[in-house]
Formats: sequence, C-alpha cells, structure tokens
Amino acid sequence: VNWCTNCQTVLANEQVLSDGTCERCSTNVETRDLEQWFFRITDFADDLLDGLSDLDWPESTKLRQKHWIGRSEGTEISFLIEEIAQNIDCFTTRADTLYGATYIVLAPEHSLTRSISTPEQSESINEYVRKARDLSDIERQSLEREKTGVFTGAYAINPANGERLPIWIADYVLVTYGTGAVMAVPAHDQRDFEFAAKYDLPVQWVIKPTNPHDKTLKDRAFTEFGVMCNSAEFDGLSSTEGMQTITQWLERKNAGKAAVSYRLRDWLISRQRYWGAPIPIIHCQVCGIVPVPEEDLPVLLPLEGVDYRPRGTSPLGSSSEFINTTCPKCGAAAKRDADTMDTFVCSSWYYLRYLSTHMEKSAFDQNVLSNWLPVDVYIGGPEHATGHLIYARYIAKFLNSIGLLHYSEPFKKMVHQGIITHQGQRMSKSKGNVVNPDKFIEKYGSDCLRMYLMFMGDFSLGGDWSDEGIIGVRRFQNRVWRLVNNWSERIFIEETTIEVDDSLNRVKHYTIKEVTDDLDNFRFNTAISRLMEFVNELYKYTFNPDKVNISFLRECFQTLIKLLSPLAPHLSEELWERVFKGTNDELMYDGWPVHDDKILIEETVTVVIQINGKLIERLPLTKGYSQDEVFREAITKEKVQNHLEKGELIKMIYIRDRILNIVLKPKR
Ligand code: ANZ
Ligand code: ZN
Repeated sequence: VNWCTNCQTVLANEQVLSDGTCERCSTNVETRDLEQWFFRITDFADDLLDGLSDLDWPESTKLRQKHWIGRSEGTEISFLIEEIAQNIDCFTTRADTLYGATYIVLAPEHSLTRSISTPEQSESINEYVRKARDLSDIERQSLEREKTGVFTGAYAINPANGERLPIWIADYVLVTYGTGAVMAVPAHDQRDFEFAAKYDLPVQWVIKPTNPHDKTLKDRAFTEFGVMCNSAEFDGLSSTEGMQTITQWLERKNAGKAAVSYRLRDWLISRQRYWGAPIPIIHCQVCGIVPVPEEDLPVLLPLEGVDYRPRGTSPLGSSSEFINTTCPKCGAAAKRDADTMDTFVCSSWYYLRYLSTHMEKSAFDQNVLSNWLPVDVYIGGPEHATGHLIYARYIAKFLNSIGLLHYSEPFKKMVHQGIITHQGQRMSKSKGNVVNPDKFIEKYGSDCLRMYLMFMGDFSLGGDWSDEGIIGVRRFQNRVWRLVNNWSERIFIEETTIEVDDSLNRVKHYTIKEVTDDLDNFRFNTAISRLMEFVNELYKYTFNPDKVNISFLRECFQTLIKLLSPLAPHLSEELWERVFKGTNDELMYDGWPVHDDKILIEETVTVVIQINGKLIERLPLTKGYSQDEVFREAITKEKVQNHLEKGELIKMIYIRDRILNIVLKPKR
C-alpha cells in the first residue's frame, strides 16, 4: 500500500500525484505491507468502461477515466522453472515477440522472488527488495529513471524454443500489474533495451524494422509492429497475426492463454485518521472478523477521548471507550476496527443521503430516490476525473447490482466549471491574491457577486476577477431596479389606446428564446448580455411616458424579472413583489416565460433603390434597416453595380423602409 510518512496514513492510488507525492501534503509516498480494507472496484472495471459511452460528459474526462481503468488485452505466457517445477506467468501485449525474450524480470515483491533466489544472491536480493519500498509505483514506472536490478541465480524455460532465460528482479516491474512478471524483449521494448544494455544481456531481433538501414536502432528498441523473423515457423507473419497465432499455439500446448489486464487497482479505503466514517467491523479473538450487525449501524465517531495526532496508528485506537466492545456473534470481549474510511467513500453516495436525511433506520429512502435520481446535471472540476467521479460511478453500479438503486450511472450530464483567477493567477494564500467574497457580498449583495461571477467569462473557462467588473454588474442591477420602481405605481392604471410596439415585442420574445437557450447550455454570460440589451430597449421605450402601452410594459417587466430570477433571485423577488403584489402568484410558482416563434419572424418591406431619381431596383428587406444596411444590400445587385460604375457617389437620401436615392456625379 501507499504510505505517506507525514500524514502517517495509507493512501489510495488515486491520492498519489503523478510525481509520486501525497495529494494532501506533497510528501514523497512510500510502499508498505499492511493489512487494509479494500473495495473491489476492479470487479466493475468493464462496466465502468462500457458505461462511459452513454454519458454526456466532456470527452477529455471520459478519456482520463478510460486511461485510468487502462484495459489492456494480451497474453499470459508460462515459463517453467524446472528446479522447483513451477511456472512463472508473464503478461505481455506482444506475444509476437516471444522468440525475442532473452531474460525474465520479476517485480521485487513477487511471491517467487525469495524461493528461487540462490543462496549466493539472497543478500543482494533482500537489500534490493528493501530499497524498492521507498518508491511509489509511479516513480518506479518513470521512463527517465535509470534501470536497476539483481539476478536471482535462477532460470526459466521459454516455451517457444526451450531456451533457458535468466530470472532477474527489477523495480520497473510492478507487482500490482498483470502478473507481476515480464518476459523481457530488449530488441523491441525500450525499458528492457536499457536494462539489457546496462547488465550486458543478449538482444535478439524478432521483428523486422520497417527501415533496416535506420542507424538509430543501434541505440534504441524497435517498438512498432512489423513482420516476424527469427521465430521458426512463425516467420513472415505480421505482428497482429503473430500475436493471435502464438496465443492460440500456446493455448494448445497449455503454456499460455489470452488475458486482460487493468491499470485500475482495488480501492484502498482504510485510513489511519481521526476523521471519516469508522469501519463497521469488530475483531473477536474467537470468531475473527465480524461485521457490526445492521441494527447497530451506523458506528459513530467518538467525540471525546481520542488523541487525534498522527502517530502511524489509528487515532481511534486511543479511545478505550470506542475500541472495546463485545463480539456480536459470541459475546466475548472484542475490539472495534480502529481505522476510518477514506472520505471519498462518503462523497461517493452523499447525494443519496441528502434526499433522505430524515431516515433513522436506513441510509436512504428508495422511494424518494426513484423520483429524483439519477442526477440530470452534475457540476464539478475536472480534477475529480480519476477520483471522486470513478468512485461515485462504482458505488452506484454496486448498489444497482444488489438491487438498491434503479440506475447504474449516477450523473447523466457533467459540466466542469472554469477557474476564476485573480491578477492572471490561480488564487492562493501564499501568493496573497485571494478574493474574499464576504467583503463583496457585504458591499454589493450576493445577487451582485453571483451575477458578476456568471458574467465575467464563459462558465467552463472561468475568468479573471476584477474589482471594477463587479461595479459594472452593480450598475446594471441598479438600472433594472430604477426602471421597474419608476413605473411601479403607474403600472396598474389600465389604458389601452396606445398600440403595442411591434419591435419591442420582438425584442421581448427574442430575449426569452435566447436567455432560455443560454441558461440550458450554461452560457450565463451571454444570457446576462441579452438581458442588458433588453433593459436598454425598455429604457428607450419608456423615454416618452405618453407613448407607453401600460399593460404591454407590465408584461415586459414580468418577462424581464422572470428571466432575471435565476441569476439575481433576491432582486427579482423584491421587484416582483412590488410590481405584482396581490395580482400574481409568487414569482417562483408563476412559470417560465415562453416565446412565440411567429412573432420572431420579422416583417418585410419593399425598399425602392433610385439613382439620380430613376428607379433601378426594388428590394424586399427586413423592416427597420438603416441606410448603410440598405446600401450594402443594393450593391449586391448587378443593375445597381452597373450604374454605380458610371459615376462617382456624392450623397444618399434615405427614407426609412421606403426609398434609397443615390446621387451620382458622372465620371469625367
Ligand atoms: C513483452 C514485450 C515485448 C512487451 C515488447 C512490450 C513490448 P500495457 O500496454 O501497459 O498493458 N509489463 C507487463 N506487466 C508488467 C508489470 N507488472 N510491470 C511493468 N511492466 C509490465 O503494457 C504491457 C507490457 O508491459 C507487457 O508487454 C510487458 O512488456 C510490460 F516488444 O511483454 B511486454
Ligand atoms: Zn500526506
């Protein structure tokens, strides 16, 4: 298991960073042999992989899960150690290179290491095994590290050609992957190549390089697929054919079989920490390991009497009140398991409990869950791709497999939020650039802070915080507030002699359509821009109060406030109450506005194009075009172009929606 010497606890693979350090404290992680609790997530490796295809998640995150699970198809080949009449099984993805195997490498921790080592070698072997523990798997796999190893003194037989291959141990082979043993093919595997060069082991070519004159092949392995050679009856086969044919041939000889390996390891869930859910297990001297009976669940953390400082053993062990109990089976004195669970265990099913907090006798209420779950949209950072998001999927699949959940994928759609930076950098205490939201909430209110965060940039990209930016949003909210309040008395006076303004009505319907679509797609910044435009139009409309259709204006306000409500809920509720008190339901029960496509179809008019007073073209155009817009359309017409070539443009006279007269001076 991974062990952090600073936190003094074990860690799951997912909690060791790619540089081999602890995700909490950046200390180098070591390996130790400890008896720990695991969840058998590897049983679900294929389900976790297959389920990805149906998920509406960012592709990059699905890909990271796929690589983390790391399904690899290959062959397990048995190499016989005659002296002890036992096989070493090696997992390989390149069975086509079997004739090129020139030695075998075991992971130092491999179970055969000690039994096959000759007495002369055993001291250096023991020393090497000890040293390997100071490194995490991730460091051991690093391509840059110099390869090291020790010869065991033993040999194994290559089933293909009967050759005796020396057996080495080396830390670049991991005990936790495949079978923990490798047939080394230095001609075609780069790590094996470096190892063989260092220890002067033979190199045998069995795949013809694509370019035999390639001089660089002196200093490196040829790792691509090619055509087999030096491989007896298999010569001439392609690598792909060779892998299949050799695997079948080995199967017939009982010396190998097709196999699948996964990178995914079982999930180590026990921690030597004070926090986290206690592991509900009792250790009895007579009965052994006994689960706490269901009626005694949950086991609660002791609130007092625990020395919670890390000491390398579980803090709960220091509470005699907690640790001493009786065996549920035989009644004898027994001890509770002192470890707690990784908090990722809790975070993988918290959303089930959130819906069932009142349940005393069980963890969650299936009836409630079946109405609400699975989660439609889940928001979280991409850094959870190979941790929480795999764990939560696994727990859902497990609960589904035992009939406790009606779905097997917990989060149908996933959106990653971007990161909000300050002064162009990630906020951190050490850089001193952290923005404390409380200060801004106090000054401007939470609606303003929230809307600014949504406005500052694309949701999935984040943005850079600026103190001035929030003032802009504040100004907009004030504009909305003033507009609605200015009219809140007059708005109840019925008066219908003035016609509805068609163009503002179109803006209203367009705003509904676009804001709805923006919100559905997490485009909060553009939704806010559109609301700003709508408010501008409303100001223009109300500029001359005598020309305002009051009931239409009330409708516009109603629409505006509703569209604003998810973005600035407090402001919206307040405005709603002032304007519609007594005449409408509460805002949140009133329903979302719906746009009318028919109104969005713009009205067309025919604009006449004249040149020096003579009619040249009639253009069907959208109502409301400006002079420039009409001119731009006009010059796409051939007749207009022909006339324009003959003279020099002096000026234009435009009567909106009717005539554009172009005045030309004849060319000299
Ligand atoms: C012989 C060989 C010849 C290999 C060749 C590669 C190229 P993936 O794709 O990741 O599954 N291997 C197997 N078990 C290992 C372990 N426990 N620790 C370190 N390396 C291990 O990689 C599979 C390949 O990784 C296997 O195929 C094996 O090396 C190595 F021209 O076998 B190969
Ligand atoms: Zn640590």
